[in-house]
Amino acid sequence: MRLNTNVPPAEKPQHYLETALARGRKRQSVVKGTRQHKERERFLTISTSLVKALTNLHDRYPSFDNFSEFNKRIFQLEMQLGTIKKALAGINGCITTIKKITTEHIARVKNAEDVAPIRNAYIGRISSIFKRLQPHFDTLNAARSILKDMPTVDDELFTVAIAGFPNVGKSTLLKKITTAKPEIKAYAFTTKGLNVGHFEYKYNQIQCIDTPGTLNRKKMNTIEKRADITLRYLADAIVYVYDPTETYSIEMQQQLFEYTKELDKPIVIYVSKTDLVPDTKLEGLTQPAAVTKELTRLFKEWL
Ligand SMILES: Nc1nc2c(ncn2[C@@H]2O[C@H](COP(=O)(O)OP(=O)(O)OP(=O)(O)O)[C@@H](O)[C@H]2O)c(=O)[nH]1
Ligand SMILES: [Mg+2]
Repeated sequence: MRLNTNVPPAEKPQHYLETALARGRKRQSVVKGTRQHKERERFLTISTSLVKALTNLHDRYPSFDNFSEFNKRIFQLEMQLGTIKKALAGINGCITTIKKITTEHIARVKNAEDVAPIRNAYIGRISSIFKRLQPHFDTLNAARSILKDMPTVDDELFTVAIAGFPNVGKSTLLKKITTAKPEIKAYAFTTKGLNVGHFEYKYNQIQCIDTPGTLNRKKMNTIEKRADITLRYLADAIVYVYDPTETYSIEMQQQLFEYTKELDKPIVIYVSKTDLVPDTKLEGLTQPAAVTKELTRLFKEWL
């Protein structure tokens, strides 16, 4: 299943308030009846407008509890799930409070001689509650931009992760074997997020994730953690890319390979840049077509 990452932005609380108050004003001016009835209609219109805006905002966010392990961990590199859940709960709580205050003030205005103080009290309460939503809205907007940058992976597809040191040619391989157009540059750490590409095998989609390069070390930065999470929690198979031109020594690349092997997933070795070092002693697949062939074989095993 693919994660819905398309959520609307939260506007300033003032924006929703002003819209709701204007709607309320209009409603009470057109509705027929006693002053008390007109105020009741105003309160209901304000409440409906705010509740609708908050519900829309709340319900467009994906259900974080149903996130796959992979999505959870990628999201949590930027924000704790508890933080966004708390903000969403705060919004839900606000919906309940608005409804309660509206019911109370409708009851108070029903038999009131003078409706103005009750109207002022109602608008005052609603405004102060609503303005307190700002920190929750800020959290929602921060979560929204994290979601927008999340890779659009389908966790039900057979998934291959391309791994290796920075600058070894991982994105170049992705470009050769899938329809993706990743950024390719002559320096390390070009890929910071995860590039997703697909190739087809007998009407089946095989998903390839080009990961950022990782250095073989215990303490990883956020970029490297993305690669690590992909290898651990999403990949069904791994393509390990060796670079024979030795920007990083073969020993170091070998060490990272051994570490990757510990994940206990099928690994295909690809040696890049053989046009630059034709007499490389490294053993592996050197043609992208051979990688595709090996991956389709693993896919058939996986089925
Ligand atoms: N000559 C030659 N150059 C290659 C080959 N594969 C990659 N390159 C070059 O190596 C450089 C790095 O390639 P990328 O595909 O961006 O490497 P990467 O592993 O994705 O790098 P990061 O995203 O930084 O980890 C680029 O300048 C590529 O053009 C190859 O097979 N032959
Ligand atoms: Mg790359």
